Amino acid sequence: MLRKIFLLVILCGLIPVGLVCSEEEKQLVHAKKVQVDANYDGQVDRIEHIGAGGKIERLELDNSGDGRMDEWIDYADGRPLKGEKDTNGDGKPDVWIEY
Ligand SMILES: [Ca+2]
Ligand SMILES: [Ca+2]
Repeated sequence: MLRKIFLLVILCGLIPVGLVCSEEEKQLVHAKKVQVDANYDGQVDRIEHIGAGGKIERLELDNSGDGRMDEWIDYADGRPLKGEKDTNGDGKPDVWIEY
């Protein structure tokens, strides 16, 4: 009997701490970096950098499919702010975009 009560006390103590999260706690857990192989060729062609608030801060894209990122977009408050593109494949931006 004492063993069952002890187990019940332990379980009740764990539920509020580890198994049930408040909405505030859920918002604290999010990815910092998301890498995607959108065309399934085995190489990452999209990298999303996520800020502390859970919103995207920077997006890197490989549009040419050569495995090197060639477009970079910076975000502010989840919205695109400015972008750069490398259109000639030299690894340096040659197009600049303001949104
Ligand atoms: Ca790919
Ligand atoms: Ca590329």
